[in-house]
Amino acid sequence: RKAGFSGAKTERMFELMDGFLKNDPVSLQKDILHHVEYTVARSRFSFDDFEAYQALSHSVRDRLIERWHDTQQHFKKKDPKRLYFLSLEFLMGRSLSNSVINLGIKDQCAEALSQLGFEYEVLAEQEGDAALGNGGLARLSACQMDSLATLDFPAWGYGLRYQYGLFRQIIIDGFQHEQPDYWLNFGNPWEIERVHVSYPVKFYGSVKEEVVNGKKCKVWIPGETVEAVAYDNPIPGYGTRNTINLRLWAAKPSEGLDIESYNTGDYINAIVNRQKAEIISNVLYPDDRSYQGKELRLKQQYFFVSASLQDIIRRFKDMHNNFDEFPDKVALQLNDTHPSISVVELMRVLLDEEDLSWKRAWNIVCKVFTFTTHTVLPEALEKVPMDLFETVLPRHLQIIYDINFAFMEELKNKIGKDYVRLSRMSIIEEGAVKNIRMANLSIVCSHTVNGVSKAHSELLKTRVFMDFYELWPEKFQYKTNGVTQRRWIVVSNPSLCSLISKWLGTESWIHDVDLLTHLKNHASIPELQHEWKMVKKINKMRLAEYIETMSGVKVSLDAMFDVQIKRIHEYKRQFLNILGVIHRYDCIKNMEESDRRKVVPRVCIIGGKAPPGYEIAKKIIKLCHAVAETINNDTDIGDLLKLVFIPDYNVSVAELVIPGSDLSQHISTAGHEASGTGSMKFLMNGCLLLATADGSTNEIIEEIGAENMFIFGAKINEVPKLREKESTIKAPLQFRRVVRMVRDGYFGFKDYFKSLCDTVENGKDFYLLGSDFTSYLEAQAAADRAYVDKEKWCKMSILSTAGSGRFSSDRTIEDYAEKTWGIKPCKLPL
Ligand code: F58
Repeated sequence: RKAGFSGAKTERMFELMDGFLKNDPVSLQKDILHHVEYTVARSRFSFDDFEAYQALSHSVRDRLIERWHDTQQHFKKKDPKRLYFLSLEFLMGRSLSNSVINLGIKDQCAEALSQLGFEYEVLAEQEGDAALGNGGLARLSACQMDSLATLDFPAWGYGLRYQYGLFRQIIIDGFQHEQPDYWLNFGNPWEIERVHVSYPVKFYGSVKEEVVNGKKCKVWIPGETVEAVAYDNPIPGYGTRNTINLRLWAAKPSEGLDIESYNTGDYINAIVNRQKAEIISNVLYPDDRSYQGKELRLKQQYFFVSASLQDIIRRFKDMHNNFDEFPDKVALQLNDTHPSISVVELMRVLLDEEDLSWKRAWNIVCKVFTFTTHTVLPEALEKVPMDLFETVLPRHLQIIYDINFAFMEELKNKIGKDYVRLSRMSIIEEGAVKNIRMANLSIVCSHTVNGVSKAHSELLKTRVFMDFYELWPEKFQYKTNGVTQRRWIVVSNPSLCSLISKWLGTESWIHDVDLLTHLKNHASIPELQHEWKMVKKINKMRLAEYIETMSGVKVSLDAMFDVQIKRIHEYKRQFLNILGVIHRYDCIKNMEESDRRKVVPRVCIIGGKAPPGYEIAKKIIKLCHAVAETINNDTDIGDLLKLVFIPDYNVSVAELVIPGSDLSQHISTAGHEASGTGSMKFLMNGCLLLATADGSTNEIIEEIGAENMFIFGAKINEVPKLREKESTIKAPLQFRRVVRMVRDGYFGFKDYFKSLCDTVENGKDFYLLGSDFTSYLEAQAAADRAYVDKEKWCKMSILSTAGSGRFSSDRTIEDYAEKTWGIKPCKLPL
């Protein structure tokens, strides 16, 4: 039963609440102390940093909730078309620092705390990361949520509330070990549990044909029901009161009684069985690039999709009673293929529960879904074995058959009986094991298929989804990825943020990022250059301290900080980076003393997690440690070269590392990185890029100019030919020499590294490390030369930040809103 206030009661309510919460330091202090006493339940006369963090977070959260309520009321009143962003992964990182910036209360919080004897920065460090995702795709979702809120779009995100996020990486003797991420152990003040927002999600069972009201119907009799409970995470916009929602589902045992077990007296077992339901949202799958046959993965996907659609449909039905209006009110974004089962689920609901005809239901489905793919690797396209699908979701399989039958008929009409092509495009893959191709399903049922960069989109059209592009060229678009400048400059680099605002004479760039371009006019001014270098130095000091704490290695601030942080994967070529470091070491080692004085000192920093089951990626991490051990302890080398591995790379670590970097590497084999977003964060922070012409780098070149970057290596269209010739061409001598050092045990672990060396020699260098090595070294040498000329380097750095506006997720989201989702801002009046 809902209680409501109106008229005089509303006024009374406002009187009682004394209006909105106030943001001055004294009001914040009162709230913090209130939460210390009544939420954290500690004495207000004695609480520590963590308790102060909790109390501060609850005070901030109260302000978020106010805005959240007002926003949702406003959306309800205006009833605009809404976007629902469906994603199995969101890499949110910390919330406190981001929230206080977006609410515009950071200084007030800092002041309130300092009078209580606490330091804001110290408290912000108390928060652990919400790491409900693997890498680029998941962090992109988080950036896009920030932009959706800031741009006032009526949008919600939906995902899974994993109890264990991405594993923690610990390094023992240079080897990666995985530890569970108990991120909820100390509570999570940023979420609101909605015990009353829950939906049953069904699995297994069988389908029967029944006649209902003289009509033949398919009736699914499920074998298991699990309850999905909502947890809401408010996402505040910047410079607006709009606060949107990220609703994450947790699995709970269903309320239904297992009479059978209770009757047989097996009370304990009945309870244990119920608890098993919770497994569904227990753990995030680490990136395995293949989930073939993993039943739990399919159940996770369906669980979150089914709960989300029930919620979305309920909200739609609150206001409308004709499903033909559904596409005017709802846009459903599929973030990769992980939520693509939702197209089938919506068909099922419309057919079996809402009693719509196939034609009407299909017409609706085709108008609401949009699909973005984040990969170019064909092996990363998800497939679900048919027998597994049939066991878990029997009714859905029937619907897939029907969708595919209709699609194949349509296709035959267009292309004739080209059975080879028909079988390539079919949603069902025939063979010894039959599979459902989730990407084909998504393309057939979505009205738009987006790539994440221009180059990616070209590859989709000419290689990965060529057949579909020929059939439906109008479906294919691309939206170059972007990152939010709120998190990646304002939160993580406050000194740079102030400097930019000072020189632009405004803070407006924080929501109108194109203004950054005006920095170009000042790039050569000595005063700005001086201040710019000071900011970099402060950030390098912070990073150097962190490196020393984490790895015990002392690094010189005069050295160029050269960084590669991202997931470890062969195609991202951290191995190439390490071989380059070995080459540098080898050169310095064999130099005359007089030449050593000319060497530009470097600190090479690598960080990233290897997928737990990916042996070669794990060997790359070990190699990095083994090489570091040799170099860092070589007294001949001293500060001229250091190599450090930063353990447990995550969003918060990135916030510290990126502002302190001089150079960053994005060196994937061309044609393999769909977009890459790390490069954009470095760019915003005035860090120069050493990169291959892959993913979105080509677009960065268009903005910044190749002369302000260090571009090397084969181009996307050259790669296939080089691969063909690879077995017949000898790698350059320098390359063979450094690989030999590893092979011969110069860094120890000779047997262990053998299989790693095998991946780049004997005609098996699939990722073309050897073929790109010479031009890689040339790009590195160019970076050294540029670094010596401090003014030139600084100008390049300013121009990088100045040209980064196009890579804001604000631009990406505006593009999606206009060209793909058809949604408009719905701003809460101030
Ligand atoms: C990444 N994909 C792309 N996938 O590799 C990167 O180029 C792009 O910039 C980014 O998406 C955003 O578009 C990616 O991160 C995953 O993490 C998958 C998660 C599910 C398992 C397989 C990997």
